[in-house]
Parts: sequence; C-alpha cells; structure tokens
Amino acid sequence: MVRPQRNKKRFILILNGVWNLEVTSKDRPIAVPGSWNEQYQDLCYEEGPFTYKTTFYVPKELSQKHIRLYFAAVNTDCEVFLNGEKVGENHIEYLPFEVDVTGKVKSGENELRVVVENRLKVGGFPSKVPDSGTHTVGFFGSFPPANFDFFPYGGIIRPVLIEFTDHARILDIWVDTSESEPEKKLGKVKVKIEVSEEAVGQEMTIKLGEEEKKIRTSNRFVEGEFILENARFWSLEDPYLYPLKVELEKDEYTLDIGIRTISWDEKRLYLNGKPVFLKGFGKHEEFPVLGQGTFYPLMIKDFNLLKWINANSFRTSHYPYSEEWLDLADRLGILVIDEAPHVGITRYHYNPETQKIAEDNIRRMIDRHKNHPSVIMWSVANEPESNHPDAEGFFKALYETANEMDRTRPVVMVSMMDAPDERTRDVALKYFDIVCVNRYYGWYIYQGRIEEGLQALEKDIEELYARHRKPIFVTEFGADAIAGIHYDPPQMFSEEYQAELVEKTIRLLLKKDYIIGTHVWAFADFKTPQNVRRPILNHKGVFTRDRQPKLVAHVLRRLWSEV
Ligand code: GCB
Repeated sequence: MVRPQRNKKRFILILNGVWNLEVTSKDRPIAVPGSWNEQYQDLCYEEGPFTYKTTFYVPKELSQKHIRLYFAAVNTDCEVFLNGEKVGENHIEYLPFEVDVTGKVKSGENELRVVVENRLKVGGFPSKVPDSGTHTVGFFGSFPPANFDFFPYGGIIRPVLIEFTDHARILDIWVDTSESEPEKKLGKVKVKIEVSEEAVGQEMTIKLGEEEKKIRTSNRFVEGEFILENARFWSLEDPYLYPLKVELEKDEYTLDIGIRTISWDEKRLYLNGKPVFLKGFGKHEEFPVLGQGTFYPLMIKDFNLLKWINANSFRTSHYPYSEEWLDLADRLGILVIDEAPHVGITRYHYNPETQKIAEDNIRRMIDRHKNHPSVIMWSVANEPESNHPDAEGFFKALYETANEMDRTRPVVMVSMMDAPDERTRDVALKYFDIVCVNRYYGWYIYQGRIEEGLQALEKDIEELYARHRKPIFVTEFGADAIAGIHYDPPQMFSEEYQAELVEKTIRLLLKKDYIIGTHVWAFADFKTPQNVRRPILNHKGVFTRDRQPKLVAHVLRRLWSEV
C-alpha cells in the first residue's frame, strides 16, 4: 500500500494534536503523537487499556470519496471505533495500519475512539521476561518487566491521517532497480502498479524524470520498464532521487525513487558495485517528554549529527521507524538496516501461531518500506534466544518470508550468540546472508580490561568467519559513559573508557577484510526499565539523551573521516 499523500488529486486530514484520554472514566488531555508514560507521572508504568478520543469534521463533497484512516503506529493492541462502530484493530507496535472507512464517515462531525493497551506478554510482542529461571536471555528483574533494554512506551506514537481519494485509485507501487548496470551508468527501473477495480480500463500515465509512458489498464496490475542511459545513481555522495509520477484520470501519486544496486559476496557488501563499509550506530526513536513518537526536530537533529560525525548508516533497532526517517535517509544519503519489531524473542515464541504473526510483521514492514533506496538490508530480529533448538525452524521461516518478498536486499538476524562458548551456538544464523553479531568485550565480559577484551574479540570474530564464510557485520559494541565523568587511567563509566574501547574496537575490526561494518551501540543515551545496571538511562550513547557529544563523539568524527 502506498502511504497517504497530499497532492492535486488526493486530500488528507492530519489528526495530530490534543486528544482526550479516558482513564478510569475520567478524561484528560493527551498529545498525539506521543506516549502516555512521559506525559503523566501517574501513567508512567500503566499498560492501559485507555481510550483515546477526538472528533473531526468532513465536508459533504469529501464524505463521498474513498476514505482510509491511517495510523502510522500505535503501541500496541488497539481497537478503532468510528461514530460508535468498531471499524478495525491492530496488534503490533511500530508498523502502520489502515482502516477502510469508505461510506462510514458522515458529512459534518465524526467521533473517533481508539482503545489502546500496551501489555507485555511472555511469548508475544512486546515481549515480557519469562518468570521461570530457565531462559538464557533477557534483562532480568527489571521493572517494567520488558524482555528488552528500552522503555516500553504505550500510546498513539505516530501520526494519524485520513486520506480521501477517488474510488478509481492507485493502491501500490513496486520499484526494482536491481538490474541496473552502474559501471555503464545504465539505469533499469522496473515498475509495477496496482490499482483498484474501479480504475481498470482507464488510461495511466507513468513519468520517470523526462520519460513518459501511457498504458491502458486491462486488469488491476500494470507493469513497465524504463531504461535510462547516463543515469544518475543514488549513492552516499550523491543521493539523487528521481520523481516517479503515476497518473490516472482522478488520482495521482508521486514517489521519489533512487536508482542503485546492492550486492554481496563472501566478504563484502557493495553499493553500485563498489565495496561499502558501514560506519554508524544502532539507535532509538526516543526523547524526554515525547517518549517514543514522531518528532520532526529530533529527526533533523539526528541526521545532522550522523553527518557531522561522518557516519554513513544506522540500524532501526529494535523496530521499524517512522517513514519520515527513511525519507530523510533517502534524501541525505544514509544507509538503513531496517529491523522488524522482534526484540526479546525467547523459546516461548517458537510456535506456529507466533511464527505466523512474525512472518506477517515482516511482510508488512517490507511492504511499507520496499521503495526506499536507503534501505539496504532487512533485519528480522534482534538478539533472540537463537541457541535453542526450536529457533532453527522459526528463523529459517522468517528468512524465507523476507527473501520471498525481496530478493534484492540481504536478509539478516542480529545475534548475540555464536560466541566461543559452546552453549551459545546459534542454530539459525547459518540461514542468513550476512552474519550480524552484537559483542560487548571490555564491557559485559572482560570488564575494565580493554586489551584482553580485544584479544578475545579477535579470536571470536576469526572463528565466526571460519565457521560461516560470509561477511560479518558487528552490529553492536560499546560501553556506558556517564556524561561528565572523567578518569585517568580510563575506568568503566568514564568518557575516557568509552572512547578508548570504541576506537580500539573499530581499529581492530577494520583490519579484517570480511568485516563489512561496525555499528556503535548506541547513538544516544535512552531510557530503560528500572534495574541495577541502568541509572535511569542506558548510557552507551555517543551523544547524551539531549544530543550533546561525549568525548567518544569527537574521536569517532576524526576516525570516520579517515575510513
Ligand atoms: C544489546 C541489545 C541492546 C542493549 C545493549 C546493552 O545487546 O541489543 O538493546 O541496549 O545490548 O546496552 O546492553
């Protein structure tokens, strides 16, 4: 599905603003988008269900249109009621969903209610720490008991839109540039468009740059190919976007596309046929007061800092981000590893029902983000209990689901397993295109001993490569540093220790020709559940939570200007 767009033939109403939140039959104001946990102290640890309410006005001429109600993301389980009638529901965080409300919107005033609950679930999403002591992963003993290391924010966290289109309309667009030949500057752009039943038989115009095609639709799918000589390829240095415009009699849609290829072999990842080394971070979409929510100044600031520090990529750990993030990455030339909302998966998830849900989430993520040139890799999960025998079939199926949807990008799973200890043998990593691992030498292990940690890391990485013979991407490493704490000789939690560990780890890994990237954990400090390891925040940020540089930021800026 294409996402809502305002243009000559499409109209959208943006429902962001102050809504009412009903908590134990009393209303109070609440901001949308945002999380309830940070707006009210008494709701900080509440899971709901709470009812969000708002009204909106629709003039008569618009009420006859095709109308869809679009939620960019709600955390998590929710039911949607329009004028008292239940019109839809959704059960996964961080992914857009939409409800067809054609014929249900009145001309005049309408009432929208969304009942939202953010309950942590053992074996579900968002994942809760299992009570038994038998599991091997998780952040034990934390409150709230999330099985992951970031605060489980609830609420309508991203924009809510209503889009009005003609009934004869464009439903979806697929763009594939993978057969382009960068060395000849030859762009091959395959386009597939899906239209509604009402649009079958209409003439369609597809324009790409200066080129134009006119096609009469004979069924719901239209396919075409543009061959561009002397094409301007999308790259880190020149993230050029071509507007692809699709027009029907009473509908139109413009998508900014990038012509680029992604490929990989036993040792390297290539963008447009040239090796690329991933310099960047795992991060979070998180900020004080806002909690988790779409906040435009923060996005601009984060991209500005990514450029300032000479990074070229980030991972949307541990969930898909707002699409505006991907738009900016397209425009600014930053590479994205797009991660499904699958963090904290344990043995309790390894059953056919949960597998089906996870497959569906992956399909939804790829469906929404498939046309972004900045997205170069799909990650199906972060740090699952992948040394458990039942992980094998589960993750093989997730790999196949992603690969079936998109054969042009590598599919990965981010593992903390497969470290030298036999008990951590990963049973699923072998199915994935690139070996992605998180490693905390000099922090969780070899605490306070950077040099010994580095020796162990080198041995671990060499063994990993010998076992897998695939490119290795170190997706996390790092150390907590409390901003303002200094110590010589470097001690854990000081800015000096973090700077030394990060720099030495990168320099070591740069020597291995099968390492395709090193992502520091994390971009900025972020809030976590309460536990003895976390003084309110996870302090592994290279920037503070309010985006000021720690010592390591200056070190990275220099280092990354050289590589
Ligand atoms: C990890 C997780 C990340 C945590 C990080 C840490 O491996 O993927 O979510 O925040 O470690 O700081 O422990």
